[in-house]
Amino acid sequence: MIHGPENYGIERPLLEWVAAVAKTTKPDGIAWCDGSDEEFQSLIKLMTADGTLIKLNQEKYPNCYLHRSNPNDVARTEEATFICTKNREDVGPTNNWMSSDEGEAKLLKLLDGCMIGRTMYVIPYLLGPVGSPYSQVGIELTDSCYVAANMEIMTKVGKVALEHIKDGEFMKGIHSTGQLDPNKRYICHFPDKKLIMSLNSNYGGNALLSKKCHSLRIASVMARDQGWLAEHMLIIGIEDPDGTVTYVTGAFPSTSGKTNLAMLKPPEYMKDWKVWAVSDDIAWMHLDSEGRFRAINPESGFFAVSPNTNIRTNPRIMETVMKNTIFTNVALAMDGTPWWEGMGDHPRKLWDWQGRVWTAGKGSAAHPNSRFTTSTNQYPFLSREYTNPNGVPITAIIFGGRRSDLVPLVYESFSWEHGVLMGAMLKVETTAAAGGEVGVLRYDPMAMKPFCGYHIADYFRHWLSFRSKSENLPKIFQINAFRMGRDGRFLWPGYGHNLVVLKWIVDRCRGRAEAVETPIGYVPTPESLNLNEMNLPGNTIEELLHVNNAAWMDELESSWRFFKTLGEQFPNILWQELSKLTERLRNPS
Ligand code: OXD
Ligand code: MN
Repeated sequence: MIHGPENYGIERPLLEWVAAVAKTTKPDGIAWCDGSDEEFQSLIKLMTADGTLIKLNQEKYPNCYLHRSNPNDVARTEEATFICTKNREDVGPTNNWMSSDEGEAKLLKLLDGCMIGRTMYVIPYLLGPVGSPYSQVGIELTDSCYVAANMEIMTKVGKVALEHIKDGEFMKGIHSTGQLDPNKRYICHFPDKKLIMSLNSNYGGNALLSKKCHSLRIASVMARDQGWLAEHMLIIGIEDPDGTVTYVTGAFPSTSGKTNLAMLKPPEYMKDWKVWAVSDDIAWMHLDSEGRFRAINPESGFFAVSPNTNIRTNPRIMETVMKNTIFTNVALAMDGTPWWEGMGDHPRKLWDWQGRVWTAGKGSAAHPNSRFTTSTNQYPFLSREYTNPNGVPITAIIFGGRRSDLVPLVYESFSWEHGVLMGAMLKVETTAAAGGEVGVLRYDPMAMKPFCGYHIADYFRHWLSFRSKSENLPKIFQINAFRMGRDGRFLWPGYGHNLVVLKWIVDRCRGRAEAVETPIGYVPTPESLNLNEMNLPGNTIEELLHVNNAAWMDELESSWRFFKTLGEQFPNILWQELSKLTERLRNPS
């Protein structure tokens, strides 16, 4: 229930900060959120009354709602995202920089009176399992009911968060919808002050401050300083027929099939295998006393892309989103059900994501970056270890992305350092998750380019530093399910069949799968992959596993140019790894 702070026994500094922000933003009232169902329903009621939400067909989609964004506010805005520090050099060439004094002054000016006529919601949130030494607390202050409701799905809100505050420390987040003016849109991070200020956007990645802002941009800086990793990675447990579960994390740039992989349904021919999800987007990984990475999911919900999600690509999530879900910018069918491209046949009559009558041929009905927010707790294949305060032990790390050519279906690095190079060289086609052109190949090291809160070359150093800290580091792999044949068709059927690839990774980690040594790493022999039931035509598997040395040389040339742009800090070890790789390609044994 929404109420005042008196029910909490809250520390003075928190009360003082909330009062100070309220003095600047001047809301009509302040509401402290407790994360209860009753409170969630009262937020929903307010939003259905003022048109922020449209109630979906409650028989088919109980407790599900549709939100339509302002058309200028449908994706992350990287050009409006800043890391604010003392020195420009802190953030490197892949981030926008503002001095922290200038940033704070600028934003405070914009915040002045921005909540007049609105309620300011105080949202204490916990990231990570209850009782975990790795969990963190933040407080988001927002004047958006939509943001408050989504935060209640994506994090653990209320008393539980306040109870986890240690030494009075918490992340401070201030968010205001403002007038959704794109010219005054700022998503500013102040790692030194543990402060985030976000204005004039209500889009998830810009406004749910727990997600990219706290869990990745600021957490990555904390991770560097404290010796752990905050990563844009899924976490899954792969259970083999004898009941052994192998946990892996995977970094995939936005819209590269990460959620689908996290929720993989084994194909019929591997039905004695199981895949359990721990996370579909973010992993925090700490070394334990035996030098093994233990990973937790800081989030409590999924905020995933709708288009192309269907009964074949992700049957498990299709079932999950049929209740207690907020859909954003999907299309609406006459019967009050949500619809998006790639869901299946389109209904006869639809309203598009902006509420206009849609007919075939009119472009997409749902926005390409339309999303759903739904709680992890209602996902039927959530790992039992999801709530383990110590996290899950990680055996392998996977890098992946969309590459129509070059990168084989799967291969393994020769060493940790080589694996870090693999991640640093990650290049993918841009998607609709961020504003800007779609389909352009760009570097996205470790899928963290938009989310690393400090100099990316130092980030590589940080990764490399684990070599001397542990003998038990995960093996590193790269996968690519998007390779195309000469006819422009995907060579690999993907989705559930990706378990064949995951099985090979598990088997390699357990020393029971064959590979051939190529210049780029260990590539599976066709026989070591469980292809028997797949009926791949002709020499498809050879094409999928092919390493084209000349094309790789071109790739290295381009990586070399990219790394040069990262400046002096770029680690020598990675230059050496790049040279070794070049040498192997030049003189294959
Ligand atoms: C996301 C993204 O929303 O990566 O998860 O953009
Ligand atoms: Mn993401």
